[in-house]
Amino acid sequence: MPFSIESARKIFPETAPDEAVPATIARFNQLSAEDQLALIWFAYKEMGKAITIAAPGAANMAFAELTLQKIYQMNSTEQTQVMCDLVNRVDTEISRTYGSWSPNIKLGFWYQLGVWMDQGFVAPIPDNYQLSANASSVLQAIRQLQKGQQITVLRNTVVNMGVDSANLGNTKRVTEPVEAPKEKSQREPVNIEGISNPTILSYMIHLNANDFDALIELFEEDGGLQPPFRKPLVGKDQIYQFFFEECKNLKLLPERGVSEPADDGYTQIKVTGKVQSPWFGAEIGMNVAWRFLLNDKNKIFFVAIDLLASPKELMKFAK
Ligand code: ECH
Repeated sequence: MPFSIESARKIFPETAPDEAVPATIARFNQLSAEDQLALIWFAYKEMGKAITIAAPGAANMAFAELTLQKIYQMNSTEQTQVMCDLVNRVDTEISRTYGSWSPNIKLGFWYQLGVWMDQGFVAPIPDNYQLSANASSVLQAIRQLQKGQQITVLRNTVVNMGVDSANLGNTKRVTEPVEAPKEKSQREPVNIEGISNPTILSYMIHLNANDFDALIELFEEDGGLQPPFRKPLVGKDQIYQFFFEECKNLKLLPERGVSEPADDGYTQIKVTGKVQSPWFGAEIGMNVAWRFLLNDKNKIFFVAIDLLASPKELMKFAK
């Protein structure tokens, strides 16, 4: 085999992934739990003035319902404690339950707590809470990011909270129920300037339709998929699970691309465009690049998805 997952990760090396997001998250992680919670609260409130977040669907809320009710019934000291424990990843029952949830359930849980904090049912962050100097400077850094970067920082902080039960020998994962993919007649065609490869076009169409069974068939058995800021997931099983846990109702809007032959009949294809998340819809388009490596049978051996450093990266195709 001419490529390994490691060597495949290096295709199209001119692609500049965003660095501000991981840098901001690293600084955020150094803050105390109280500062982290207050900072997210302030950032979330400010962002809410410019963009609307969709209320989570009933399916996401159903799994978090029991835990939310428990928190609702606590006194405010206990509520603050639960939130700090989640941030500090203290091993409690609630932190473990939280750790078993898919990202969308975690986000739905915090969405509801935010509503209750606003209404005074859950311990609010006092308006006069004084952020430490470091926390203020991280908040300032977040204000300067583009919207797509801001929501990526928020999502990452939420995903990293709690105790990952997989590390404790418990592999039970909780994700939203499976829904039928979008009807074939409802699927929108995809046009990518410079790209006619059917695997690439099908990838976009199947992912947009939540048709994960058809999507996974485009991959080679031991293929890899590398989400933004993460290590590659390797093998069809891991990738398929990821689709169900993290890829529902995304809207991929690829714009243009380039296709080049690689060693041993492989083909490397770079596509750039935008992605919308179901939480913010058309209000936020994240600038991304897909870097595909297809084998000689036109199956996906590897695809990396990068959040781009700046909009001008959308036009960067080295030749
Ligand atoms: C409050 C204060 C206390 C603490 C907390 C609070 C609540 C915070 C809340 C935050 C909500 C944040 C949300 C963020 C959502 C972000 C979504 C993003 C999605 C990006 C998706 C991408 C997809 C890329 C992919 C492509 C592929 O081809 C393959 C798959 C995949 C305020 C109470 C915490 C409520 C809702 C950034 C880029 C294109 C790799 C997925």
